[in-house]
Amino acid sequence: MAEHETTARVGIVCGSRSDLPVMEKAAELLGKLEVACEIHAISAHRAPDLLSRFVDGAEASGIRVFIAGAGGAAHLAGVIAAKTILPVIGVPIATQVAGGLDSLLSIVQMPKGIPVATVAVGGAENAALLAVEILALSDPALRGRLQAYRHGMTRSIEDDESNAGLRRDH
Ligand code: RP5
Repeated sequence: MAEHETTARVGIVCGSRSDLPVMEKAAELLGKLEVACEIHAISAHRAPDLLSRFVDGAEASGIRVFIAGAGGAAHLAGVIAAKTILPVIGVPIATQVAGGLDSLLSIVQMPKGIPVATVAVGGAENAALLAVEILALSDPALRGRLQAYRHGMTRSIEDDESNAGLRRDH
């Protein structure tokens, strides 16, 4: 959880502990932007009741956005979205069978009525940034941190030696 916040605003859920190395990158980025999150490994298939209890309690506990990462027949994000009207962002996890195309299609092809915002295969950082963009709509200080993060990224490319000849001051 971020130092400045005590209440998690983003709930990160993985379908398995094996997804944690990818999904922890979302938690890391949220930490950099001082957004508190909590992370759980709860399979929609193997522990549907536990998942349901977590989602049911999440809004009351302060969660405002979910990020769900799963691989294969990846129903996790869709099941969470079916249980809440909070925004849900899906992260397809790469698999050995189809490289993550299976996970991507499982998450992105939600039937109408229950949306899931889907990022690229393994795109945990973008999921975190999208969650921050949503939260920043009603949090000016967070908006400022997000803008600073974006500017920092741009500056690091502009400052890269390989781009020296392209700088405006030359
Ligand atoms: C999905 O199946 C998980 O999200 C994971 O990506 C994949 C494999 O899970 P494990 O067999 O590693 O538990 O449910």
